[in-house]
Amino acid sequence: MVPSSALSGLAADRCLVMGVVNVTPDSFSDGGKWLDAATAIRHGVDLVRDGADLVDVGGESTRPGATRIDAEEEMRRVVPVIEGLVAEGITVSVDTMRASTARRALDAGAAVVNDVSGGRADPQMMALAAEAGSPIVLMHWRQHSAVMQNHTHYDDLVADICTELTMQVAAALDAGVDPGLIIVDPGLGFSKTGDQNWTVLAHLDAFTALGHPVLVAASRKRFLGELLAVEGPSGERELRPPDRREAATTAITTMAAAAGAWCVRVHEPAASADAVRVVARLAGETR
Ligand code: PMM
Repeated sequence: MVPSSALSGLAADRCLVMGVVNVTPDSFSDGGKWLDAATAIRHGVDLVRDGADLVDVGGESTRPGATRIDAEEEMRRVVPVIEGLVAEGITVSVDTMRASTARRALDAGAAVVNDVSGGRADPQMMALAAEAGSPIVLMHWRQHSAVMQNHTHYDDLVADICTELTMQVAAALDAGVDPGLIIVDPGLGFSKTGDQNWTVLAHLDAFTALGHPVLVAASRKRFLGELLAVEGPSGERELRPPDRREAATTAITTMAAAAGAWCVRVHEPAASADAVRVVARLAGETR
């Protein structure tokens, strides 16, 4: 496991589990379910009860094809939820590409910035993370969701993602972000085809070798639905629906934890919380 000394409040002797609260009408797996702040807060509390170590709160869907909402609307969605969860003593990350939203979220008590654009969508983001001294997740990212699936060409998939992520890390360091506060994420499903996601997962060692804690977010994503698709009545392939991709998600949690991931981001933490403990216990036997 990559040491994460500067992430002291978020350290564990096992892979962490991040639960997801999407305060959006249109996220692919839970869109519309937690739009109202009180419902979203209750859901976040339930996620922690089910084993999440921290809760990721997002107000803007990044599913393929999604269009952007404005910053005011994003803040209106996430800030009350963050305040409510922090009041419950829960560690919160904010899933945003905007420095202005990240700032408001940190002011509301969020502990981590989870930027799926890895600092590329908003030129102010790196400076904000540096100034705030907050941990920041830098995900591999090429383009906004509306067009990201037009950008899936790589000469050498894993090497190219590592190179691009390294450039994002360098930009953060240039802006003054403490290297010990940088978390990297290969960005499953973002400018990646289903097959490419599997190749990335098969090479997590290349990402842990970058020297930063690694976050893996496979939960319920389409490539799992494709893997588990069945033939429908008229012969067409029917994807396994998002809420029935949990066992596959847990399988990926298990392999990601065994590969040294720092954290997995999931919608239903209970099984993943067990899986990361199994992996840590087994690792203790072989050390
Ligand atoms: N994926 C989604 C949202 N946020 N954050 C990180 N760091 N990595 C991801 O892969 C990621 C993310 C999209 O999934 P969702 O709609 O279920 O939240």
